[in-house]
Amino acid sequence: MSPISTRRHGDVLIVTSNNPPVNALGHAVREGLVAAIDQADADEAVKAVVIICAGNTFFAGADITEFGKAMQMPMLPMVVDRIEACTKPVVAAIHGTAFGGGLEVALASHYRVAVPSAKLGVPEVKLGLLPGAGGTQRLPRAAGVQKALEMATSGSPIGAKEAYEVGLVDRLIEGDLEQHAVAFAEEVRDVRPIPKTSERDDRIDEARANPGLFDEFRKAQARKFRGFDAPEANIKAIEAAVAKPYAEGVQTERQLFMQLMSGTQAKAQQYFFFAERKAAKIDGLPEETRARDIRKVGVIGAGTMGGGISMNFLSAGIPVTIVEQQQEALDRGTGVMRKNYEATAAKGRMSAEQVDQAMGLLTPSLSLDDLSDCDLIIEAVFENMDVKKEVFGKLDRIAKPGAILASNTSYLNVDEIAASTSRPQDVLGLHFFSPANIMKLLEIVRGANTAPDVLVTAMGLAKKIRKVAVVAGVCYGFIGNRMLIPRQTQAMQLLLEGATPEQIDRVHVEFGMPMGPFQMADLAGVDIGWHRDPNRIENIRDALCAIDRWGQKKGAGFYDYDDRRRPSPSPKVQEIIDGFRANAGVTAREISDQEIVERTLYTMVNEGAKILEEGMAQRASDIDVVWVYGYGWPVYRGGPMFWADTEGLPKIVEGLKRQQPRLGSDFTISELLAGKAEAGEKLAR
Ligand code: T1G
Repeated sequence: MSPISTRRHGDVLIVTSNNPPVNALGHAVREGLVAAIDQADADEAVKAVVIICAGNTFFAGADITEFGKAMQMPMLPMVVDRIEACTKPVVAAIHGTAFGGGLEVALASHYRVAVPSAKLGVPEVKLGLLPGAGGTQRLPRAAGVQKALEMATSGSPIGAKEAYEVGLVDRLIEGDLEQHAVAFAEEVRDVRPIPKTSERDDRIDEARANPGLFDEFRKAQARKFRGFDAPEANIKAIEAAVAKPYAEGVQTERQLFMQLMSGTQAKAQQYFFFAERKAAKIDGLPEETRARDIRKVGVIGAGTMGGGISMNFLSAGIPVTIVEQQQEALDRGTGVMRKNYEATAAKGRMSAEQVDQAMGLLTPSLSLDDLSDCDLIIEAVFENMDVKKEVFGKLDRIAKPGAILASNTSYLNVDEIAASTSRPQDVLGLHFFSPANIMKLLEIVRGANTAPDVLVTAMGLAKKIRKVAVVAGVCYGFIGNRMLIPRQTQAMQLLLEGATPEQIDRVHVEFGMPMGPFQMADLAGVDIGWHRDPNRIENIRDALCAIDRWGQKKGAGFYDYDDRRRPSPSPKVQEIIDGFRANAGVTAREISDQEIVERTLYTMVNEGAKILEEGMAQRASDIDVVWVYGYGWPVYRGGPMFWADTEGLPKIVEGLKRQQPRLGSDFTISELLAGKAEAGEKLAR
């Protein structure tokens, strides 16, 4: 049974796709669309065509699950050209997300109508690709070159109203989409010539009059696109739309598409598309597990984390009671939250009313007793086990039965925290990443006794507050921070042996990380986890903290900073490092970039493999999701586990063996990693 059906409404042929969940343009859909257009052309009585989709959305793009397999005819470029060649006017009726190939079908249609809530986009760049069915040639002709550049290189959609304003949509439909699309088709049934986007040159001519447009765009976006192949390919394809006739531009698009599709970046980004969705699945839970209702949230601690955590729920329309011990701390915390919202509003990303609405859902309090009606309580107090146990002991007495009690701890043992209550089944970790109102990653730390419905509730809530959540087991640092430990340990050790903070950071930035270990330490605070005793100096970090070099917030850390926070290598830091080398009797040696990669990145992979073999992560791809969303690992490398497969596990194991003498006596190579390397298997696929 074809997912494409047709029916007549007067002299309009309505072509409907019913291919849940997103009307992906799989083979059967493509075949059905061509057959429907053939039918329209062959039937004298048909004067116009409407293409519409059932379910949640208009075609959301090519079927990504078909990538990498032998593509079956008709390919999407043929389908869209067949639509445009129809001898009757074709109207695309858009709702939901007309993305990628879906927008290309709409662009090849002669008219486009949409409901105001619809979104139109070409997110192929997020898959390491470009619109490969004429999109790079038709979109600039329909929406203008500048808008096409922005959409194609960011992958971000625009709303239907904006699409209407730029000329991408011909009419906004209030009310029943199909009914109004048919009426629109009736209006245009006799309009001749039938308008073909591929033949429109007025928008292209505008761009031809502004030759500097492309290089200005490249310069403005250079930082964001650093390391990625697809954005530049999208720009090149759109440049061809301006420089060449349509037919030649399509050839250029095809060549660039094939180049991207055969590259490792596209494979990595497509892998990551599914990895992100797989992370939401929790294996082994009873089928019938249902989420608890979360109507009200309590947050303990109004500091940076508590305030940021609270904002996630307030922004999702969930009331929050936030508790501090001192009025002054409470006022400061709620003041910071309002300031953060106002900064967002100043960027036009929310209105003043929305700020008031969010803050209106916040109830500040000085008493834990005010949390007695909360369905979920998250503590974000000082990272100390005794403090956390005391808080959970009190919560056990105050919280209502069935309330979920969560710790925002970054490292500590959630089972030990749960044991300080009489309800360990209701306890879990919700590890937010700072700044908690911005960072998308959430580690859901599953205690030994955490109930299935508590996990399902947390995962559902994560989606509601627009987080990407990954389930982690109880171990020191869970997934992300645990893998950070060998990286930071080796980075510090390498300083002692002859490397500099600049060299180590450069290797990581060239690899694609947003910043290196020392730039990150300066940003987050060198003093995080410091014992606060300036007289106790056991390592380089202690020495920096002892002289107030706590990082950017103090204008000095591993780097010196000018008044615009621009870093420069610090002679003072080099002097401290030299002092430690002298005390340790170490003579500095030349350290290669490759050694830095092996000692900081390969050891991370090794720790990730141990996390897997210990069952602290459900799957390798979850580890990749943690590192892309939590630490900025370049998505075009897929994540540490995918990257290890790309490097080749035998090469990783060999590198670790080479470095083993320098990795410390307690370093061991993961058995899972060594076993898969030996067997020629992969970690992440
Ligand atoms: N192909 C196959 N499966 C897809 C899919 C797609 N394009 N999009 C989504 N799914 C699956 C997804 O894996 C999940 O499966 C389910 O649908 C629900 O998705 C030639 C080459 C449309 C905004 O990149 O952005 O066209 O986990 O959980 O939150 O130029 O899905 O349930 O088994 O994300 O409501 C371009 C990608 C393709 C769009 C809906 N298109 N999808 O979000 O649901 S390349 C895209 C999305 C292309 C042409 C090029 C989102 C969504 P499961 P979901 P959602």
